[in-house]
Amino acid sequence: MVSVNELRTMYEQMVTARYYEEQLQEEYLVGKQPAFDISAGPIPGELHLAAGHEASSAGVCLHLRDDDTVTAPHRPHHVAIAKGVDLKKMTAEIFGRKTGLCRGKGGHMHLFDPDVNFACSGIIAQGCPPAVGAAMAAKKRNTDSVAVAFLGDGAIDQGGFLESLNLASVHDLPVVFVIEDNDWAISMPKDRVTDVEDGSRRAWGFDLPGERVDSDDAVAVAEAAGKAIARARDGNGPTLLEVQVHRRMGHFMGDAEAYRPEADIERAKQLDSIERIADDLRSHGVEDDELDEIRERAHERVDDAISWAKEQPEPSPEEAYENVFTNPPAKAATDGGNQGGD
Ligand SMILES: Cc1ncc(C[n+]2csc(CCOP(=O)(O)OP(=O)(O)O)c2C)c(N)n1
Ligand SMILES: [Mg+2]
Repeated sequence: MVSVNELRTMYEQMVTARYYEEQLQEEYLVGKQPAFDISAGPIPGELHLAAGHEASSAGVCLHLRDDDTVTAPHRPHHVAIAKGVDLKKMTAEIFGRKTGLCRGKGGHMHLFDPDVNFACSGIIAQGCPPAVGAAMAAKKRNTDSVAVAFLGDGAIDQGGFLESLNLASVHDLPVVFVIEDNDWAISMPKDRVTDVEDGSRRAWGFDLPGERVDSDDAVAVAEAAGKAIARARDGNGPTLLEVQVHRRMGHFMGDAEAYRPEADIERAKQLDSIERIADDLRSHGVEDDELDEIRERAHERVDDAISWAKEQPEPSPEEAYENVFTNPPAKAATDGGNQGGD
């Protein structure tokens, strides 16, 4: 049973993530028009927003501690926020600033926060093997930490995911895989590329428990995730969960979604998990005034993080050569790569 305080926590995480992305959306568009120059403006590069996915991250991360590991894919903000990633440093990273989580070199798909064991990556299913590694480390060290790998429905046919399920099962590791099924992988509808409607059935082939939460109801997610995470923490092995979420936006900012039926876009907007959890709170006697207070607190936190990030310095060009595996030959670093004729 989810307590009313847990509902409050999830609501706060969800409204923080939604408002954060609404603000990023505005910042992202600055300077990009009229030709939609993706490299222009204060947030250069791609931006994948997760509006409509918040019930999944809030329900799962409710049960996690800082020493638990979470990996997320290219649509990471809601998960990072629910895991407790430092919002200021994360925002500075998204804005490419020197004080960002990765010194401004990674951008929004490469957020690493060792303080809360969070990582994400733009490579589909890439988070699964490291989550298995973290779970194996926890087991070998005899701790009760767990690992959670978030992935999209488009990642469930990837070798990295299937191999991770196998390794997790063979070694009985404390890891939970969470598929966020938003029915799409960019412009590809799930039913054209995947043989199962219910992705949690992938668990059957690896002799693991698999469960699907059929709606983006944070309470239902919290209940299913609570069981899976307790199972992992108690040394009883991995679980595969799938959560039906909704993509309220395009795949990335600037996606005109010409491939997507209008009715599907509308349906995603109607099914709002944030409205649903607000109703749950009201049915537990929480007044609208308190919901307003929670929202205002979340908005203030986000506004502070964004204004702080925008005041941060950009990295200097020389820093491009720091923290890389291979540096360029000395001459290239000093004369900008002009090898001349010699
Ligand atoms: C290994 C790999 N192949 C292809 C891509 C290009 N790509 C980026 S996002 C994406 C679709 C992902 O869909 P899904 O996993 O369902 O996540 P969603 O975007 O729907 O949240 C693809 C194919 C990639 N990043 N990595
Ligand atoms: Mg998807």
